[in-house]
Amino acid sequence: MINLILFGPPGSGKGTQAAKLVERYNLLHISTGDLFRYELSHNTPLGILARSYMDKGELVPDEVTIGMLRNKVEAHPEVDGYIFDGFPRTTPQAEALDALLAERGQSISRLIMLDVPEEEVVNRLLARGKDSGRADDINAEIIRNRFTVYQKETAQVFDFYAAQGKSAKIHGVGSIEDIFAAVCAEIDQVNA
Ligand code: B4P
Repeated sequence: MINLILFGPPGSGKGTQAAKLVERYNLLHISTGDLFRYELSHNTPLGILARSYMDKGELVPDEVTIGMLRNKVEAHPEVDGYIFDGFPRTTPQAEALDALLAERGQSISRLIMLDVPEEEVVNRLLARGKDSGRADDINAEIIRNRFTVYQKETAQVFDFYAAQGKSAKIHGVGSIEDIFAAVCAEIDQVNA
């Protein structure tokens, strides 16, 4: 059983690496960003609520996000573990995740942070915004706000798991394959 948190600023490549990791390890990929975008595209009450935060580059409130995550985890008891992508983004979310896993006799194995500087993130997301249709990717000001929110509200989650001896940092600029190799090396250490 391995429970992995992929961590890093917006646009650091969490979703990109997670898609490759699910092919190598039998893990369920849970991206809170993807879950919100699904709700948004179906115009559900949750999607309408989430849109009002996401479009400005703000975080969706913890109680909403934690409830959604719990439903997803509980719907898939059969997997060998999880890749949490974009969650937790606040210390209360991290505490809720630890409590949820503890109820199941599990815990986080590793948090892997993709370390990418602000200018690189802005360039990547503006490039993606040209054809993704994502409202939070088309405007440099909103992207910079997402980065600021990350530094203010999310970066502390790295320290939360560092205190448990579980955080690792990987240089997130370079080829997708080289970064994938570095992420796999971290996971294989946990599995060894
Ligand atoms: P997310 O969907 O998590 O989006 P992200 O941080 O932008 O993406 P990621 O880091 O996965 O980057 P990607 O691989 O796509 O969040 C969106 C919003 O949802 C948040 O702002 C918030 O409002 C809300 N939300 C989500 N979770 C929440 C939570 N837990 N609590 C509260 N609110 C929450 O890569 C980005 C781009 O870079 C792609 O175009 C990719 O092709 C490119 N790329 C990837 N790796 C590269 C590399 N090595 N070199 C060059 N380009 C690369």
